Amino acid sequence: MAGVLTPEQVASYARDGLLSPVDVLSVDQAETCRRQLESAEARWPDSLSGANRNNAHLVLPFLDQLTHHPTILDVVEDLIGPDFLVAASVLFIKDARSEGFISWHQDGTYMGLEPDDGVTAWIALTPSNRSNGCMSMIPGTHKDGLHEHHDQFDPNNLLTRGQAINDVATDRAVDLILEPGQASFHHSRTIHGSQPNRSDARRIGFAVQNYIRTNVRQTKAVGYAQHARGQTSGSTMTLIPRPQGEMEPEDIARRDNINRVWSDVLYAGAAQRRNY
Ligand SMILES: O=C(O)CCC(=O)C(=O)O
Repeated sequence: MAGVLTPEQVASYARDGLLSPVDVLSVDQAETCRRQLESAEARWPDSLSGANRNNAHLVLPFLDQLTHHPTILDVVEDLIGPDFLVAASVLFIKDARSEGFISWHQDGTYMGLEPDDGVTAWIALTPSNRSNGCMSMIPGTHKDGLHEHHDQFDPNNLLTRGQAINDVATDRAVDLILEPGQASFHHSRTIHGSQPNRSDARRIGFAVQNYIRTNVRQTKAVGYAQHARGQTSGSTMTLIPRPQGEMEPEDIARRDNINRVWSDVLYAGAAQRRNY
């Protein structure tokens, strides 16, 4: 074990399916990442919007470094053991005073990954709180198995299909309030969602979704993943390299291909499809 978490923190993740907050970056380092992101968005708007908010760590070195940040990998090692990969990432951005929300869902539902016991690290590049739509989670729901999801395709829902679970015990929800540079960690079956951003500033989270053990298989398509820590032997995933530089053509072509495959996985069997 990496040994950065206390036995109590490991036990609380096992009990609740979430762990928050964990300090990863300083406030200044998070601010630098936010500026790097906003500079990249200004230079490559099409490559970092809509469905292209998936897997930006494959084309931007600063997000690659965040994905492989030693503190995050240490936490993940304490939660799932020494050998693991990165399946994907998502930039969850809510603009100031915007209606975008995330319905109650479990990440594992449409990802095609089995077993569905990965860990997501959600890193705050801005504050994330009740006024700007922080994540809320229902502790312990990772133990229930996958619930039925209903596709709602709400234009304001930031999830692909607007998938939602009915009858969630929202009275048990906990809000994951983070300062810039802090991260939360959640299990791929923990029920969670988030409200719109009612504040005057953007809320930016970078989610590594998720770190998976090497026994995890992609059941719906070719599975792509990146080495994160330890051994990769026994993995059935196609291992992909880390980016060579900022928006390098070869990296963009790889990311675009992976995003096409990933989108087919996320929309498998859906009645509609949108650029998300
Ligand atoms: O950023 C949000 O509000 C929700 C993110 C989310 O659903 C996730 O990281 O799994």
